[in-house]
Amino acid sequence: MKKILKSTLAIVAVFAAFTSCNNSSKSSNSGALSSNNAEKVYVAPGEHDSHYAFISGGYSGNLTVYGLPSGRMFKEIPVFSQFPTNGYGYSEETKPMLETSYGFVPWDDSHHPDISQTKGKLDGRWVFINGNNTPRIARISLTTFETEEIIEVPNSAGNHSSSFITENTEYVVAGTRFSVPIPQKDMSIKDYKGNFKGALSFISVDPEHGHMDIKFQVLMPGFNYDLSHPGRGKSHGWFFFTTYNTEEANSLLEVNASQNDKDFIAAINWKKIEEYVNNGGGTMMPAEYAHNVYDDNTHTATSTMKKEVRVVNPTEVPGAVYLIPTPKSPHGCDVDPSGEYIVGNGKLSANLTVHSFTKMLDAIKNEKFAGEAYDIPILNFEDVLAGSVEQPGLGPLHTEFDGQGNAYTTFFISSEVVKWKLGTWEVIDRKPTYYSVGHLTIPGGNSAEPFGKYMFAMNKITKDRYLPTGPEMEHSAQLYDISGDKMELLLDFPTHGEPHYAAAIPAEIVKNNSRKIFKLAENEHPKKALSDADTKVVRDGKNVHIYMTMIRSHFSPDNIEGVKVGDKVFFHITNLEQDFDVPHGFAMIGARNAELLIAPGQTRTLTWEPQKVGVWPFYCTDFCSALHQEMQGYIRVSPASSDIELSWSLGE
Ligand code: K7E
Ligand code: CUA
Repeated sequence: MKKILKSTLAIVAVFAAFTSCNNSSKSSNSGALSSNNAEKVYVAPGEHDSHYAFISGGYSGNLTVYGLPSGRMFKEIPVFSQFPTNGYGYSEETKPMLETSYGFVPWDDSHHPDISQTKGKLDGRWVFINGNNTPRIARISLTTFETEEIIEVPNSAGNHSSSFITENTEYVVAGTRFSVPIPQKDMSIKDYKGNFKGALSFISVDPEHGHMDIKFQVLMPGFNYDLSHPGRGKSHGWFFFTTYNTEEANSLLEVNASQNDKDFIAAINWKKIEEYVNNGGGTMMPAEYAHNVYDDNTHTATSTMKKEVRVVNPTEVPGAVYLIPTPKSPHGCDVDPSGEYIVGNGKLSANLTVHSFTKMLDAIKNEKFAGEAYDIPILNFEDVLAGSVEQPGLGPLHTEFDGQGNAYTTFFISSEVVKWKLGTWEVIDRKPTYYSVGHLTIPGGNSAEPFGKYMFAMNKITKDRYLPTGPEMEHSAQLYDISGDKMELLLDFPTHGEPHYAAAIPAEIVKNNSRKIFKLAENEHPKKALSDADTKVVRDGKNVHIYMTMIRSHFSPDNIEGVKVGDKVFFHITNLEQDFDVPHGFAMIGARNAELLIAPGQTRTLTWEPQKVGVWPFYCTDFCSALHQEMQGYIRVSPASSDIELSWSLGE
């Protein structure tokens, strides 16, 4: 125990030393923004940014959309969390998106957005993002900027090495951070070692519509699968996962999972396993997981519960899975644009380790193994090593690439981004971040063709960067110009939630596909109302369905009588507008949910259970015209025993 305490204290001491160093280094950098740099981030009023950045919200469960280089936030896209701002997860149409095998789960922790690719290049069709807590993957359309699909991942716990995609978006991959009993069962935690398993899930993506389906899960030893990246180019067909806790400790991991000098990067030949599975390999295993799909025409999501999943034991497929020793509790697992170099960012390692894909293939061919773990061959560290960056900084986490032969690694403890050269492993430049950086992003950074103009670092600690806002500050990102030899700090901008990774893309790949309205003619919502003639109020037992329309500046109908206490009222509201950027809102007094924000051409349903007798108003929440304040109506609620007939009207 003494030893344990000592090493914990040592880690804490190192951390403290560097944290305080960060803060004192601040003064020498404040005010460094020259007017030249100000021009580089200035986007004149009415002008547009050159890049979109999709920044994960971490514990917000959502995804935010920013412009680069201005650092302006354009939108928060609700993904895993209910979002009162537009009623996502509150409206009847969107509630099914948050269904899981545990029931309705209205929150998650989202870490790693990744943009779809074709032939290794960003194609700007979709963004995928993981839910870490209740394992899920979401797909967001970059046409509507709405979440279109969420699939739950069974046999997983802490869906962290996720959601990275292969170079033709064949698969979006999800690896478990926490190993668990598979299938889940009641057993002693102390029996973890040798009994728990880590599932790596390969989720196929339909190339036309993007629909996701779990193709197979590889049931790996009970390590923690932390991060992952796809092979590309020559290594396309492989996927790489960092692991920690190869000790398989089940308690006090800060010490017990830091014992081994090297953990592993697991190299998975998914093409080989795919072939095996296509020939009937693997086993169907009972499992329960939700698959939720949103339809743009019905404007409605449906949730289906799946009942089984295909699992593959790695030893069933010889030549498909290898372990590459990597120092020391590696976090990030990053593959360079050529697909040759695999960077393992050992959090507790002095040097940064880079593996060679070519050497890995040679070692496999020569069957030179250092041993095995649970019958999975372990390669020799030296055989696979391409090189290492010597003492580049403290606490390396994540690496990105600029497509010019350079890599950029974040160092959490020494709070900096370090630029180094692939192949020579020399450090070229280093710049401080403010403070304690996690991920960094270069547009197209996880692709064969990065757009190496900007890089931004997303930090964990904000402290004095902005006006204080009480004990809790938003996190802070720094934007750097990386077009020259030296990185140049251009801008600080606050981010929302806790950004982990972000995916960024030149605006021209996305902006022209952005939807402006939903066409009323294509509205297939079963409860739509496309004109005043369709509006009605229908009683079905205690359920009252109101088919309503909204257009500047009234609801139709706007006077409704005959509703009673104890009824359940469903407002099915269609926004008849067909102009860009004219949503209307709908809010009902006492409704135990949120308002609706309804886009042009869209239908949404709000449920309200009137509790009190009286005459109750509803109104539009979005200032939509000069007569927005007139956009309102009344519902008369009578006692449960009343025999007042349903009636509705507009303008009478
Ligand atoms: Cu390093 Cu979840 Cu990618 Cu945060 S993770 S930083
Ligand atoms: Cu419609 Cu305000």
